[in-house]
This record gives sequence, C-alpha cells and structure tokens, in this order.
Amino acid sequence: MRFDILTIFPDFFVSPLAQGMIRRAIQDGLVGVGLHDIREHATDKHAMTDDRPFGGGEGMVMKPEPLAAAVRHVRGAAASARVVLLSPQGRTLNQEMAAELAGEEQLILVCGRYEGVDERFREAYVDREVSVGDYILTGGEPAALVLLDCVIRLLPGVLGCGDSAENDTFSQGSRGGLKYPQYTRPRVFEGREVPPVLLSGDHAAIARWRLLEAVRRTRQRRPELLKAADFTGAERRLLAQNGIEIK
Ligand code: 9D3
Repeated sequence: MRFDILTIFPDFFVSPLAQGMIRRAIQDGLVGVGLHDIREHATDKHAMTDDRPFGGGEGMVMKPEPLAAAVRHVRGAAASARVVLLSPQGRTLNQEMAAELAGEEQLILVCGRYEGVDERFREAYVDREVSVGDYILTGGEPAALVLLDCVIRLLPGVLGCGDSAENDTFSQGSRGGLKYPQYTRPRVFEGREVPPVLLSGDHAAIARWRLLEAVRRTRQRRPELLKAADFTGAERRLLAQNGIEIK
C-alpha cells in the first residue's frame, strides 16, 4: 500500500516513520510513504499556503491552489488514489474505518493547518474527511500519523507472528471488549503479587479468570462496548455465575 502525505511540515513524519513496525513495513516493501511539502506547490512569489478568510474572522485558511496542485502532482498515473483530508469536521476514525482504508491501493493524506482548508478544495478533491477524536490538535499531522499507524499494522505481513489483528481489543477476537490485566516477572513487584491463578498452570482456569476480568473492566470503563451477542452460551453462564449480567 502506498501513502502520500501532503503537509507544510514534512519533517514531522520522519522520526515516527523510522521506528518499529512502520519502519519494518517500509523496509520490507509492504508500504511506501511519500512526504510532500505543500509549500512547493504554492504559486505566488512568497510561496504562501494560507490567506485570510473571506467574510472576516479569526485565523487563516489554507489556499486551494497549492493543495490541488500537490494532489495532482502526487496522483500522477495513479488516478485511483483516494484523497483523505484530516479535519475536525470528519467522521471519527475507528477500527472498522481503518480496515476499510487498509483495503485501498493508495491514499493521499492531506494535513490541514490553521483554521482549515478552502471549501472548494474539499468539494473538488477530497473523498473522505477523517477526524481522530473530539479534542483539538494543532493541525492534521498528528492525526495523519494515527491513521497511518493503525492502517499499516492491518496490512498483510506487517504484524509479527505473535500478534494478530484478529485478537485486537476492538475486533472480534476479544469480542469488542477491553483486554484482561497482564503480568510478567517479577512475581512480586513493590509488594504486589501476580494473581495466583496465572501461576497455577491450569489453562482453563486462566481463560475463565481472563474473561471475567476483561468483562469486569469493560463494564466499568467502556460499558457501551459490551454486547451479549458477542458471548457464547458457556461464557454467558460463567459470567452469570459470577454475578455479571449482560444485556
Ligand atoms: C475556532 C476553533 N478552531 C481552533 C480551535 C478550530 C480548529 C481548527 C483547526 C481546531 C483544530 C484544528 C486543527 N486540527 C486538525 O486539523 C485536525 C484534528 C483535530 O483537531 N482533532 C481531531 N482530529 C483532527 S484531524 C485534523
């Protein structure tokens, strides 16, 4: 899969792309990422990418011509590339959307700055507008990184053998709930012991304990994620025996 990122801060992405799973995916040729400075497509002599809003008001707006020129430049032969604008007005990114995006051949990610982009660019060039949540960022760049990260790890061959996208917290592997508490060595840390069942070697008991703990904390922290339909009959009985009713 190919990503092209349009930004006025291409350097923002350099270090994050050079770490861990993303770096390996790029090295292995599973992912290609191009960084493009929108400013290089500015048309006036000062290379301005923003201007004052018509009608007045606070802040600046990104001019449409440099954005459009950058998209056309990056598109080149690949006319099929989808253009994604990172914007607080977009649909909130979730795991389902990430999986959908992972099915695309090429994505052009447009990072807005200032108060936003000229509406005519959005109308004419943008296929999808995506937000990463209800909080205020300084621009689209950190949002593009989040999108990049969660889409890349879904691509075939990117995850290590130990991991699996099917076992993710937000996919069906753990039935849409949160993960159970995890422990590693030492057995006692600052006086706190690892729950004995995890040292028992009784794999069925461990599986029951993990299910109960996962459901308990999901109900406490993210009750909206719990759906009875996601549990087998045996699991529902186990939960009921432990005083956990799921509707
Ligand atoms: C008048 C209010 N404006 C500033 C406080 C609105 C505003 C403009 C531009 C708020 C944020 C931004 C920059 N943010 C993004 O470009 C952005 C974003 C975000 O802020 N939150 C979540 N997802 C995204 S995707 C792009």
